Amino acid sequence: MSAPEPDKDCIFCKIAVGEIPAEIVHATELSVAFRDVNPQAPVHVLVVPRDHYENAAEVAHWAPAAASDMIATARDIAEKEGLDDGYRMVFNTGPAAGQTVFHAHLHLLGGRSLEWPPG
Ligand code: DGP
Repeated sequence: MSAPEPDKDCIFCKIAVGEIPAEIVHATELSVAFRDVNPQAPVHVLVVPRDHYENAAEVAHWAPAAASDMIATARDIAEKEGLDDGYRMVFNTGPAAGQTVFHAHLHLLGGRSLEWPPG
């Protein structure tokens, strides 16, 4: 499959190309990471593929290198942010799971004690 077309209405596509501002913390050839506008922990970063896929499962299926890059990027950021005691990676997938932006994204959360099970 060739790279999907950017979605002209997608906020994360626009952040990935710098069309709308975000606090970028890391970027690779395949992914971009930026701070969540509504942080749920002292460190709350979103890692998104540069190409538009609806959710993480679609990235893993169609662009496994990008899925792997997103996870490795999250690990690198966790290390840089000093999350030595642990951190969480979350992929909300579908409305019932709380997904509100339908461009795949990994939530990296850390810097506080995180409950389990999540709400
Ligand atoms: P989810 O609920 O899993 O789809 O998470 C979407 C996240 O995206 C949510 O935590 C808020 C964040 N978000 C939405 N719009 C923007 C934006 O324009 N900029 C930034 N930095 N984050 C955004």
